[in-house]
Amino acid sequence: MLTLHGFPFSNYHNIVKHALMQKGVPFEEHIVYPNTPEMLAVNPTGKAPAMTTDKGTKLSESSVLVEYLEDAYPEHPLFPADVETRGRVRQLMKVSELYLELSARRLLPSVLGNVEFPQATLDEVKAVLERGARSVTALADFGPYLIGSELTLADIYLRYALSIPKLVGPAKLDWNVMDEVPGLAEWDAMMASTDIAKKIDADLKANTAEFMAYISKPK
Ligand SMILES: N[C@@H](CCC(=O)N[C@@H](CS)C(=O)NCC(=O)O)C(=O)O
Repeated sequence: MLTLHGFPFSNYHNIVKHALMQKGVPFEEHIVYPNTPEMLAVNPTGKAPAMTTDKGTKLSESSVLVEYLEDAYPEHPLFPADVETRGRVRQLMKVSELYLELSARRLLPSVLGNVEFPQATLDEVKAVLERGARSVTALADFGPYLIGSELTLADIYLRYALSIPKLVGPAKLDWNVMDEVPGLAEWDAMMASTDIAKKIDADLKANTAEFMAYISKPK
């Protein structure tokens, strides 16, 4: 059976887990933390998530994993059939990752640990986040999903990408992405209300203590 390697506190892991659940693809969740021998055995970068497919292929990078799922399990598609709309979905996925998730992630050590960043770094991160928020405002139509009336991978990607700016924005930048994009708070509440999101959020909560113990262990 297809195996998803990673841990439920991880937002990238949850992107892939949500896509698997949404598509109804059977999978095993193998709880494994980054940079451990177990993770390195399935993913040379050591990052979560990784996947072992039904055929035994080891894959990594969340965007690659969700694209693989679309190719391998075309039933219950999460990309729109229309090529132009599919391009817009991919654009929002990329914007979510590059300008919202990755920029905010730079400040995670200051929220999860005792690291203080210079003001110049905070300003740099905030400028990238503002670019991301401006782009989501321009690209999403909230009809009621980000692109139109059907859930797509853009919705799944942004839901979990947002978890980091939601955390570091108010704590470190006096800035909240949820106030910056009109319609985002309502969309976020809608996304959180589904059984799949509730299960993923409950698993994340249940994994929190174990994950905190993992990051506080000397490496
Ligand atoms: N580009 C990767 C990012 C994955 C990632 O950063 N995962 C985090 C957990 S949420 C991780 O494993 N961090 C450990 C590290 O960076 O060494 C993806 O899309 O899968």
